[in-house]
This record gives sequence, structure tokens and C-alpha cells, in this order.
Amino acid sequence: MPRRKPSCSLNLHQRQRIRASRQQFLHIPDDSPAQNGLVLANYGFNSEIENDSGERFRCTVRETVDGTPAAGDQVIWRQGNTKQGVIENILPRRSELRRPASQGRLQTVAANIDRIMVIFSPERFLMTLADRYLVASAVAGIDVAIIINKADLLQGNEFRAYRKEIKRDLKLYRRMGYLAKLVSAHNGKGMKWLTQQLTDQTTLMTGQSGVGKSSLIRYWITDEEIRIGQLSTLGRGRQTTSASRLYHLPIGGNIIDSAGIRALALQGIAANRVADYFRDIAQYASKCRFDDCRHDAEPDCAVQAAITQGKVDSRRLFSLHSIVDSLAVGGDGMLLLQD
Ligand SMILES: Nc1nc2c(ncn2[C@@H]2O[C@H](COP(=O)(O)OP(=O)(O)OP(=O)(O)O)[C@@H](O)[C@H]2O)c(=O)[nH]1
Ligand SMILES: [Mg+2]
Ligand SMILES: [Zn+2]
Repeated sequence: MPRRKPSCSLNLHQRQRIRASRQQFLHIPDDSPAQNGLVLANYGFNSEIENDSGERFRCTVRETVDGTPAAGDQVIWRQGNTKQGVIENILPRRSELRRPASQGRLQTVAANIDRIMVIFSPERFLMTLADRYLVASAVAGIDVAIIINKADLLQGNEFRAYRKEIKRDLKLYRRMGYLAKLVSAHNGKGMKWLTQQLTDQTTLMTGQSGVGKSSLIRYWITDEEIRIGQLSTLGRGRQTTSASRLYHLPIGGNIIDSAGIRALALQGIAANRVADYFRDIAQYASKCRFDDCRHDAEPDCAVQAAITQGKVDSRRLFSLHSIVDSLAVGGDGMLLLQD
């Protein structure tokens, strides 16, 4: 059997045709009322949604709907004769994190999020990568935290120096006002603290593949609940998460697991405005002699002066320059997250 084209490579017209054809087999009775729903996950042309009583339904999307539902979306939908239905409207999002898909389209990773937690593991922690997530979250107007998981791997004398270095880096971010912490899904370190940060909020867990996002989520969500989610999105036997999925937290609030993301969208940010999103640099950047200062070798650059005086870590300026350069090269507001 030929493999179906991945949904992200289809154009709008093709998507509408497929959506329309899927609904031919779904009978929605005329008296089925419009209801509110919460999107738990979206996969291809289907979304799994939950109604106000917590019942779950598989929905197609009406071809007239603009855009694709994402985990965390509030929608208006109608139930069919079985546990199926059709989404008729995606309600306005209070926030969203987007990534570039094909043909210049943007795909929403998750919607209506209060905080993004960027998860790293110690062996793959890079400030330049963390900074990319911080800028993308700030542009999206969403609070962000930096979490380094697998603290247990840093035990022992041989890792002492590296452990100190990681802790110093996290402190640098805390001084800028970010939540930043070393935790371990395996030995429980920092997990009480992490739980407190999640209560009554919708949090998106993101980060490179294999850093332990799903393992952290298992601290709050039962295996049974995760298994149900995996059956509907993945099929059996795969470890890697393939789509964003929302879970309700027993402590109140929601957590959204996501798959490793390769790039984020930084739509509409001019290269010379990126410094505004660097909390430690912005205050100095506004004091440079030239408005369009690149903070490179220009005279009277307040950012360079702050670095010389030890007020700004030079690695942050390196990060800023690398983001500006990649925006200039791509020119499409796409921020790569590969390490
Ligand atoms: N030592 C150690 N290993 C961990 C910890 N947390 C997760 N792991 C391991 O890291 C591997 C990847 O974990 P996952 O939770 O699947 O990672 P993920 O971030 O969800 O990966 P994707 O779904 O592919 O994006 C597994 O083998 C876990 O057992 C931890 O705190 N300490
Ligand atoms: Mg996962
Ligand atoms: Zn400057």
C-alpha cells in the first residue's frame, strides 16, 4: 500500500478536500447541539477532544475551519451517532507556540499555554539552545522555565566540575528572573518543586528528543492514562512521543507532552529587535550610541562595556549574535533548535 503523504506537506485546498471526504462517512444528526470541547491531541486529520463531562470523542474537522486544532485548543463541535463528531470552530487562542511546517505554513505545537518548560539533559545542555527557546517563548508571550533533567547522572566525584558548571549556568538564568532548576525523574530530585510550578496552570513540556519529557510526566500521570493516549496516537511499542498530548494533572491544571521539535517560528521579529528579548542585554542595548548597533565592534557599545565590566555573560551575546545571524540567513523567521 502506498504511504499517505504526511499531512503537513498538503496545501490548503488538498486539506479541505480530505476533510470534506472524511465527513461523508460521519452522520451528524440535525438536532445534535453545538458543544464546547477541549482538544487533547491532534493527529493528521483527526482530533481527540473531551467534552465538559470528561468524555472523549474522535473528531474530524469541518472543511470551513481555518487552521488545524492543537492540544489545548478550545473548540465548538457536534457529536455524531457514535463516539465521533466534527469540530466546527476553533475558539481564539490566548497563546500558542508555533513551528514552521512545509510551504511556509506554521503549525501550532500547543495552544492556550501558561508556561513552557524547556527540558534538557545534562549531557546535552547548551546555553545557545536554551536562549533560542527563551526568545521564541518571549516572542509568543508565554512564560518559560529551564529544567535540566537527569540530575542523577551527575552524581559522583568525576562529574563534580561539570555539576558546578551546570549549577552556575542555571543560577545565571535565575538571576534574570527565569525559573531554572536541576531535577531528576529517576531519583525524584526537585520534583516537589516542579509539582508546585505546575499547579493550576497549563504547561507545555518541550525539548530535544530523549531528554525525559515523557518520563517527567509519568511522575503525575498514571501509566494507564498514558497508555490510553499512546494507543490513540501512536500504536503500540514506540517510546518516542509523536504528537503533543494534553493530560489533566491531579493537582489541578494540565500538562502537555510534546515531541522533539526541530525549529520554532519567530514570525515578524526584525533581526535588530532580538536583543529586546534578552533580559540581561536589553537594558544595555538601549544605551548604545547607535540605534542599529550590532554590539560587535561599534564605538560606545554599552553591551560590550557591560561584558567587560562582568555585568553580562559573554556567552549570552554569542547566543544573540547566532540568533540574529540565523534570522538573516533564513529570512523566514525560522529558528532552528538542533544541537
Ligand atoms: N538517568 C536518567 N534517565 C532518565 C531520566 N528521565 C528519563 N530518563 C531516560 O531517558 C530516556 C528518554 O526518556 P523519554 O521520557 O522517553 O524522553 P522524551 O523527552 O519524552 O523523548 P521524545 O518523546 O523522543 O521527545 C529513557 O530511557 C528514560 O528512562 C532521569 O531523570 N535520569
Ligand atoms: Mg516523549
Ligand atoms: Zn551595542
